[in-house]
Amino acid sequence: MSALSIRLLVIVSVSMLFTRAWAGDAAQFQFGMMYAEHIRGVGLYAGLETEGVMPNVSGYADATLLASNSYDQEEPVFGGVSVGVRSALPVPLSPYVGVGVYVGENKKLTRADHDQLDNDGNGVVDEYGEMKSDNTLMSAVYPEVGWRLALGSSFTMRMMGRYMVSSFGRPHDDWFYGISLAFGNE
Ligand SMILES: [Ca+2]
Ligand SMILES: [Ca+2]
Repeated sequence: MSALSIRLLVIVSVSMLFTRAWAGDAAQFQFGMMYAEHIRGVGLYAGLETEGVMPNVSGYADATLLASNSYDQEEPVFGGVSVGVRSALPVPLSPYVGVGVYVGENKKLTRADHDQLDNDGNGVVDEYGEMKSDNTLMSAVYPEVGWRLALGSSFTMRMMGRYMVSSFGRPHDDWFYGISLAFGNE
């Protein structure tokens, strides 16, 4: 799937989710933390989830903002949005499984001392250690597993693990771990 079609899919899915939420279906706002294992990124998680897109299946859209020192030193933060579906058992404490797609903006410093360009504008071409920052759109598909603790409709906690299969290739695949809380419903 191309980055453009993934982008379109994300936009359409987010729009549908918000339409459902505004139409009065139960939608739950979730917030929490996320950690990316391989890039050692830490950041914030916020999502909107609505039950019953299919029997026992909820749909969600969320956003993550991660900071990692493996990214550009001046702008070590990157953001992404995901849409996906999840299915848990109708009991208070249940494991769950899901799938989703992610698209994010990824800025990374890479070596640029062999491209015959003065990438950093200091007047010297290809000096030792010259770097450039690449700004690329990263997309990923992921299976998700985790646990959901739901106490009535007033409190939900999720522990999630997502294996991000990156558009940049297998060396960039990564585990994202998160914990999210939600209070109330609708
Ligand atoms: Ca230079
Ligand atoms: Ca260069």
